[in-house]
Amino acid sequence: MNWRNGVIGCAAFLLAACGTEQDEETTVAAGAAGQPETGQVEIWRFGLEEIQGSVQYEYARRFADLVAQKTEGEVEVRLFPYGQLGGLTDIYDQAQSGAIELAFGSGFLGGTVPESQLFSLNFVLTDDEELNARILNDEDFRKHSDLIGAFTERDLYPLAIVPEGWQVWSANREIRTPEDFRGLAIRTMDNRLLRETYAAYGADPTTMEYGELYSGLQLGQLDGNIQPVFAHQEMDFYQVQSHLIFANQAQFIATFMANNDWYENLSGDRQDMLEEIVQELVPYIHDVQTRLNAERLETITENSDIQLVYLTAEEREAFRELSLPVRDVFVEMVGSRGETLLEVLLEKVEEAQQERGQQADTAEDEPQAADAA
Ligand code: 6CS
Repeated sequence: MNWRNGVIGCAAFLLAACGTEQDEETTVAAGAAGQPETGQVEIWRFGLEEIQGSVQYEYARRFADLVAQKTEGEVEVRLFPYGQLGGLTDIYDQAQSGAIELAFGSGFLGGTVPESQLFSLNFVLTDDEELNARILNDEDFRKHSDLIGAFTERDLYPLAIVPEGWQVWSANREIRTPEDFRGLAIRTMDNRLLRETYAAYGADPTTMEYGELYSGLQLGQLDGNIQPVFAHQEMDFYQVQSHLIFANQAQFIATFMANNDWYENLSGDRQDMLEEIVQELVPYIHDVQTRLNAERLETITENSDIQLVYLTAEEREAFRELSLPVRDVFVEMVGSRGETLLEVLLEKVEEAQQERGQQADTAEDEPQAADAA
């Protein structure tokens, strides 16, 4: 794997130079000037926070295929996996400036779009991953004017919300209670919400760039990490940790976003096409992420003697209680827009849970096929 060897070297402003082909530079010029000349293929550049083989990569690959199909080859989506455009915030800067048209943004995006830290809050969503994906992409939330406004104010446009699996803790000790976190230097992505959350749990939160994390763990600068399983495996983090701890406290959530001016200048047909694609990708990426996370867990257990720890409902409850005051920190930090979005999300969660409860009750009341026979 080569991500550790200075993949963050080729930064944004060097994009044209980093591309090997002449047409990359042509594309930059065409992108800046608007639509390309007749007969030219239009290029949409898509910056990823993750490397090949990741959930973001699989999403982007499918997105690129669908765009090619639906535009009959008029548009080509080029993927720039993590490292090719610089560090994480370099990706967001380039999406904001229009140097790239499309990007993913997750935990580090909190510095650029503070309201996006909503996705870092713990114990907000349900325990059903598929339901969470639907709630987050429900029009009432995804198209809420406060969510759109939070991004457009920063020259970005949110296209879809993409859960990538449960955030799983890793450490060199078993963690079952907040006391177990005491003194543990745990790496969080760079956002205040995460630092507040892990401080509330009793840990010592430390921020570090994704690409530096492996050495941070190996050299003992960090004691713990928080990632979906696929990332623990594909970035080799699990090799320098002894325990993986499943608390189901939060999903890893990324936002698929566009440069706002670019999006605004797309034709209505192209905007409709994007909408159709992102909706189609909700169930698609849910299936991919659950499969990838399950397969990678198998790889981890086959290749190491790492201990898997699953928290009980009672153990989770201790963390849930500690996480609740952090919701107030979120509201204090981002103001009324964030407060509204949190309320909408909590309402959607409540509604979905009630519906699920009713469906379960109905299913219990209905005679089973075997009973009827
Ligand atoms: O922890 C991080 O910084 C990164 N982890 C994942 C799984 N995706 C992107 C993110 O930046």
